Amino acid sequence: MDAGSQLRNIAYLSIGSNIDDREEHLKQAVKRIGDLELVSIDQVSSVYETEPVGYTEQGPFLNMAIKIRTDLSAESLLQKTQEIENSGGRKREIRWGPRTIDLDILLFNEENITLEQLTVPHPRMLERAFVLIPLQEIAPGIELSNGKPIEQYIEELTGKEGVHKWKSFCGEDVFGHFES
Ligand code: A4P
Ligand code: MG
Repeated sequence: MDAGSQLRNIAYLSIGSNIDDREEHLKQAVKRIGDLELVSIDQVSSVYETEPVGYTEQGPFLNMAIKIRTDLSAESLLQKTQEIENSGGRKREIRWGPRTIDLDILLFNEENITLEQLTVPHPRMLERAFVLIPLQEIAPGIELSNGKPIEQYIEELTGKEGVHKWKSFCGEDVFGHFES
């Protein structure tokens, strides 16, 4: 059994970037998450190019999702992901605005968490194809709110947002070394 499979919690994270070398920012974020103590990366989605949602006067994003196993609590995980955002030069200027790296905790086991700093499941994930499409790739059939499978939520969003596969996760590809 590898060390990762003994870690108790399963979490899904969403990663996005739309400034400078977007791919490099994603790669660095995945690497830093994988380097965290008590965290192991289980699965990595392909990278998708997505139209900006919310604040639309900004360039397209690259988005992806990852599955991790961890013995960190959800709050500690948020603290670590925020440190990674900050070390990547993230400045919080415009809400929903351009960012070098954005790391959101989508799901943490099947827990519902409502803290001042942290809401899980992520409160806006069900309305966002840029979150759900990469997540569906690594968690097909997963049940979200009201026990509805992720595919149903994606279907309801069809045509609302541009989300295109940009780079596959396979073989010699960029994130190939995280193969599960
Ligand atoms: N916070 C609460 N719950 C969570 C959670 N589950 N995961 C708090 C992460 N953070 C959580 O986030 C604001 C605060 O949310 C944090 O201090 C944390 O305590 P932030 O990252 O500082 O600010 P933000 O990202 O600008 O705001 P927000 O509300 O998180 O924005 P979103 O919802 O992340 O949206 N379009 C495309 N195509 N692709 C994108 O990736 N991203 C956004 C940002 C907008 N449009 C996009 C994309
Ligand atoms: Mg965020």
